[in-house]
Amino acid sequence: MTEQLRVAVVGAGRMGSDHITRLRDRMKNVRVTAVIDIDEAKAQAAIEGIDGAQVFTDFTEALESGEVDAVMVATPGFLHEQVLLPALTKGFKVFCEKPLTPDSESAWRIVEAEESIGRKLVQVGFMRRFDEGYRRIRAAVRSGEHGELLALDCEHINPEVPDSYTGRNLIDDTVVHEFDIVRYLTGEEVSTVQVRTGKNSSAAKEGLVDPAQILMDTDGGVRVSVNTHVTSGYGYAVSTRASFETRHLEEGVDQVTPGFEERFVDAYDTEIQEWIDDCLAGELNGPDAWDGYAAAACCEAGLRAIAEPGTSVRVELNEKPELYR
Ligand code: ISE
Repeated sequence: MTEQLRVAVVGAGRMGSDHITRLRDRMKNVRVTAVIDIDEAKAQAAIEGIDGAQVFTDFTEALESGEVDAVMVATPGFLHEQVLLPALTKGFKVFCEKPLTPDSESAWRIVEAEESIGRKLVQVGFMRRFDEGYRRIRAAVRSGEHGELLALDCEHINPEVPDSYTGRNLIDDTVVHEFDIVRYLTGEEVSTVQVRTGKNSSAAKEGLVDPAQILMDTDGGVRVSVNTHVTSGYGYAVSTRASFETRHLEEGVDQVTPGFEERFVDAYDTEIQEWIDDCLAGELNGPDAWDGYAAAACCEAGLRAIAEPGTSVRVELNEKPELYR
């Protein structure tokens, strides 16, 4: 009989319930055994059709139920640390939706927790790394078949954003994906971030820079631009053009979907199935706590940059611990 990973999902909101459906209907060798949410009715609705799954409003009780091997965290980012630290201390493997935590100081505490345990347990939900197109570009960077990668030009368009969305979210909820994917594609750290503003859309709510252009450099000299437009009204469009010395490769150009779930459905499925397989094999191959920390550091530079358009802000990173090299 194939071994099954028993997963507790923390948070039954938009991402949590999307993952629960995925685990229930499309993933192999996995079983949702617990759903934790302070809103009991929401958690109850999320376990419908899942035999043996239990609802908890207290996360610790779920971990102590003896029915859980791994945890999936899908609460809002500011609540991640309070779930991550106890789960890690108890030795659970954790899949944590992005962002790892909202700032680099708290993200560093997760890195330190893993260091003191002596192993990596957390995978961060940067799903683009599991998208075929991005994987193709990364393979080309690694093989060098088209020469050196020189530049990445990206587009990140949302149909709309919630009323609660602010300039901060443009950086830590939207552009955070590009911070990670740039690091993944180049295998380098982002060294500087700059924000350019211009004519604002009449649909942008007050205080939101929309569209914006985010410029970055990597420590190996790759030039990056990201055009964002989060109140486009017409759909979700995410693309990247990678310019190599002898060719350019494109990913996602002309793809417009209603939202990110449709655009990245295959990437999400691959991400979660690979995480399940890795957990069962006792491995962790996806984006780790260092990646979550580095993305948080990029966001901090991005937030300073958005406050001072036109200024190039350096990304400050602690030294990378041995565990992540
Ligand atoms: C959302 O959380 C995502 O992850 C989407 O990919 C991004 O486009 C959107 O701006 C975020 O709010």
